[in-house]
Amino acid sequence: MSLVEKVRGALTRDDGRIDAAQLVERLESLSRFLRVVDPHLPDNDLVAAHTLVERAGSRLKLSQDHTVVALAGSTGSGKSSLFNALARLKLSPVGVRRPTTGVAHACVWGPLEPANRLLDWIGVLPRQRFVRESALDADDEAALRGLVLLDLPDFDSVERGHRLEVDRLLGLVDQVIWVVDPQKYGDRILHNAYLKQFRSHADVTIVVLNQADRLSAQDTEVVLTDLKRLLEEDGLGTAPVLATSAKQPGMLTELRERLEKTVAERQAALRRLSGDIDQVSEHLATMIGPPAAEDEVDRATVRQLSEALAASAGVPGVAEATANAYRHRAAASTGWPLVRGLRKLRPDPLKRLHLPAGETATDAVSTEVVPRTSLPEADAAQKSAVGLSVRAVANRAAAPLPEVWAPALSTAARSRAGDLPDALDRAIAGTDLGLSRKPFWWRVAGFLQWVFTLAAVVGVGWLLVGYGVRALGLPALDNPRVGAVPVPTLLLLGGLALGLLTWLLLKPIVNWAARRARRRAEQRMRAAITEVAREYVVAPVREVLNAYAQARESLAAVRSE
Ligand SMILES: Nc1nc2c(ncn2[C@@H]2O[C@H](COP(=O)(O)OP(=O)(O)OP(=O)(O)O)[C@@H](O)[C@H]2O)c(=O)[nH]1
Ligand SMILES: [Mg+2]
Repeated sequence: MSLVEKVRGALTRDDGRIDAAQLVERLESLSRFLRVVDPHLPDNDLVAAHTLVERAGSRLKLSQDHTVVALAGSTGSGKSSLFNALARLKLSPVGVRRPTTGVAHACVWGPLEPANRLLDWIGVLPRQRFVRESALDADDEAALRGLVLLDLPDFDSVERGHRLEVDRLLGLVDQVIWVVDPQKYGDRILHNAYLKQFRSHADVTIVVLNQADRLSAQDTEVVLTDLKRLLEEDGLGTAPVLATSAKQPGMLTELRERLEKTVAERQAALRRLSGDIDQVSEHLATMIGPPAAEDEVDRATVRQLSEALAASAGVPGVAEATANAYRHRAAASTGWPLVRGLRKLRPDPLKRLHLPAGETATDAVSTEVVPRTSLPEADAAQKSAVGLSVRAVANRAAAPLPEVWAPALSTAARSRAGDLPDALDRAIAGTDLGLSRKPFWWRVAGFLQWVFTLAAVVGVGWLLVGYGVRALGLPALDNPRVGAVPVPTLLLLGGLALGLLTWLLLKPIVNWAARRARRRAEQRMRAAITEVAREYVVAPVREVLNAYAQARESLAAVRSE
């Protein structure tokens, strides 16, 4: 037994009264803990806690003026004999044929009526309820008024039903008197299956070595010493151990006194429940570890996830299409006007993917009617990369937490996986790829191209008119000249040459701007996809981490006494 346990045991046993309000607060914290972890942790790990909350709620609503004490032990140890001896009546049959007692008997000190609901709850049949209230010895028994003594069947019975009944009753009573005899006090089942399970209940446990009248005083001491050693190993070192005899009333004095004290204190029910809470919360504590850091799913993990998602959603393809669309549109606006029409016959690379090809993008977002794109579905490798990254998010979150949380985190990370493809598609379709406005310089260049073309057309027209005039034998036009070159020729050649030159000069600029448009589109799509990653994968994981943090807080409140 650890020092802390010893101190706690000593405190609660001697003078540490349990405050009912504080106990109720601990139970409420336990309920809160269960509410928070229920959706995330395996039921099996929580059954004991749920049972306790339920049982404690019921016991606290029932009579606090009664203390239910059970006599438990193996067959023939003398439970029924002690029961009768303490009641000073022959209530429960004592037998030579074993096992004798098959159902629990109860003896109530004081009027039966107020204890009936408690006995209904415990499940003692009405015909097995007895009253220890007689006009003759009322004063003798007054000190035990409020005691409900139960004689249990044997726990090591050949009758399976006996053991089940004992196990059920041991869960409900306020205090247990373990009755052992000189032959079987070291029984393995008694110690391992029962006494060890009651190690949190040393303050509501009494162990009696019955049939001590059969031993010499010296042997009694030897057996008691050995029994105490075994109890120490069971974790019940602080429980009182007494030698008793059902045959010699004088050997029951100390047990009676202890029972009188227990009844007077009215603390056993609270102590029992407090011990139960200690025991249950000790188990629950294995499911709670260090605090989960605020941002347990770190940036690197989210970045890795959004990269995998971006690849699966076809972001590189859309970025490429954006660059191509930029070139396509730049050519349509700034190219040589006479071949622009040809350009327009070719489809816009973004429209081919059913992506909002410019102006519609922002409208689409605002009206939330985002059309589906025709992006290719993710291939197997991309899907498995997404799967791995989703798992990485769960693993990262689970790393500092106890093992039992890992499945919940992994389920949470995958909970919305089915919606991911649609969400990614919507994210891309809803992203403004940055092609909605025609750059000003396109307009300037387009205007210049028109001016140059117009000049060439005027030049051609002028020259044609000149040829026509000459062909008709009319006097030739006197064309103005710039230097030696006639103006119509200058207009034609100059217009053509400037148009070509403008196109040549713009080409590298368009290419550079297309690359920039591609980078910008990619950044915007990645930002949208990171949002999807946060909403569809990280947020459900965070919910579980929040539950963990709340559970941690509640459990700390359960454990603080
Ligand atoms: N000498 C002596 N005999 C006892 C004592 N207590 C019980 N006995 C005897 O031991 C036998 C068994 O006693 P019971 O009281 O029926 O034992 P039990 O623990 O109720 O047994 P089950 O009902 O079968 O679980 C009877 O013959 C009793 O007379 C005692 O303190 N001293
Ligand atoms: Mg019996």
